[in-house]
Amino acid sequence: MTLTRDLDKPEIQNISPLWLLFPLIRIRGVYAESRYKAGIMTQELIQEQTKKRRTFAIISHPDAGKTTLTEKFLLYSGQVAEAGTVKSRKSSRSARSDWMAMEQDRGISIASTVLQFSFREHVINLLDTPGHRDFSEDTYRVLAAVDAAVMVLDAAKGIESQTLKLFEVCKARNMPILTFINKWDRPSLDPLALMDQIEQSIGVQTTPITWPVGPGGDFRGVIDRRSNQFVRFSRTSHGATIAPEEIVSPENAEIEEGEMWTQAEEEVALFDEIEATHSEEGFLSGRTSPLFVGSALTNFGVRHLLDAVIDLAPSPGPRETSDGDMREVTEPFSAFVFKVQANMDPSHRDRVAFMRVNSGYFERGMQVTHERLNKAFSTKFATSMFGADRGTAEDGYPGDVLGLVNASDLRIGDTLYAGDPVVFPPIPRFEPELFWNARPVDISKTKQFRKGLSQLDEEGVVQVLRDLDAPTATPVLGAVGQMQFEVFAHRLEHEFGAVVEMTPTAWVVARRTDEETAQRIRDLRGTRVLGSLDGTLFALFDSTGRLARTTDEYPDWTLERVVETVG
Ligand SMILES: Nc1nc2c(ncn2[C@@H]2O[C@H](COP(=O)(O)OP(=O)(O)OP(=O)(O)O)[C@@H](O)[C@H]2O)c(=O)[nH]1
Ligand SMILES: [Mg+2]
Repeated sequence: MTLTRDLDKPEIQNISPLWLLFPLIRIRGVYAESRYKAGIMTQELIQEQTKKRRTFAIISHPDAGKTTLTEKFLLYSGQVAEAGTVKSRKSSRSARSDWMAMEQDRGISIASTVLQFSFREHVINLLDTPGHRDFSEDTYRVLAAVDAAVMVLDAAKGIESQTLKLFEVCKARNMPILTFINKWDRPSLDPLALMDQIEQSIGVQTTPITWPVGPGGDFRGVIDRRSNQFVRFSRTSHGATIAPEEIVSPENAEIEEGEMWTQAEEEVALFDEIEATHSEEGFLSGRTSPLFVGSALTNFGVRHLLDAVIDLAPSPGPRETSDGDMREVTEPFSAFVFKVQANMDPSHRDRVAFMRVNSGYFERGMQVTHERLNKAFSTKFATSMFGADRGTAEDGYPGDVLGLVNASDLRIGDTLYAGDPVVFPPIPRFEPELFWNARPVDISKTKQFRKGLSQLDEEGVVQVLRDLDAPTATPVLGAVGQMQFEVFAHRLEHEFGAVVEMTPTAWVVARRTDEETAQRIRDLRGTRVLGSLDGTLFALFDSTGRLARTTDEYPDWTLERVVETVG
């Protein structure tokens, strides 16, 4: 596959016929490029490129259609000629963002996927996240790296508890959210009731941008409230290609769609009356959310949503540093690592650290500083990511998500910078809720086991909790959900060559603690203090009753949940 990562020339890659009409802009692009080469990077150029970036995550409860929608974004942006499917029995292709064998077997997303591509002369950094609660830590990390989120709801289900938690995380970060009510090709809840539900449960007012003509299951098209046009769609075979669109006048719509049209028209008039209308200020502050209705399966309404990512979603802005300052996009290069993944490409078996650029100009090969280790760091192996595929990334700007290959020193939460030191806030790990032991079935595979254990710990597949006073003692594996252990065992076997046996331990609950409390807890029965990779200390208890009694008896001890909103 050719990667269209060469993003300073998106116009050439996109082969937009319009582009040919504007040779002047093109010359300017080339001129800008030579200035980069000459090492003259002005703040103005960085600003200009930053404005062309959109970095967002697609999030939702399991199975709402995130990966299908991601695939359709690739179709509509011209990255793929035919969309693949999540469950690929009918189609010869599978979805690009569910590239792991385990994901394809189960038809669910297990790890987040980064896809970088150009669309409408913009650079999109799209992060498809897993919806399953067991993988919510991964989603949480991704939310630290994006500027906006597309929240997908299943039209027949509305807000589910998992959606609610994700919304809370977004709200806590004041993140702008675009809402997409998906699966309108199937029987659905009443759309007005869905809007009401969103407002009641999370306090965000939705402002419809598109509104469906036809009830769920009899989806004809959408009214685009910005242009007040009725856009009617036609289906294509398996939704593998773009759905043809037709603009229908109100007169014809009334004749051809009858009651369905008049109902939609009345509902849209109601939105004008109650002022459920997009407000940039409301959206950017996370108070209101532009609403789109569609079907990722049949592609109806997908284009409107993708266009809105360019037209409505914000470009990268200043990012908060650990000391509370704001890092402006035009300041020297800085980035932070939010994800690590090994063995994405079976033929290479290497490790990729994903960084999000927060400020400045990144040029492959530049020397930067690794903040945690306070040492020089070479960026020779920078890549752009497109699911499991990659291409060399020559440069990057604020908002870009780039992979650094085989940078074994990089861990989740690390900051890289050029110039004066800067550090971005760490991404907290959740407190684990399940605690298991693992051992290699064949002890001659101990080396492979240890290697896999430490790699999967760094990725956050599970948390390896060790006794800091006895580092060689058998570690306890902590997880938020059972499926994390399944992924751990599967990957250890298939990627590292060690079959493991897993057994539950006596621990049932953990709380974050500190050195002082840890000293005291050590004298208590039924507890143990273990440390995770990032140095967090966890106090483990063998019953929730014991935890409750301990907090009652010693209210001044530090025993806290890590992330209140998820879990
Ligand atoms: N009828 C209908 N089915 C859809 C639509 N979008 C997705 N699906 C189906 O819903 C199922 C789940 O889709 P995915 O795209 O894997 O959902 P997801 O949100 O990525 O799931 P996880 O990542 O596992 O949380 C698949 O069988 C899709 O074919 C839609 O618009 N209409
Ligand atoms: Mg998915």
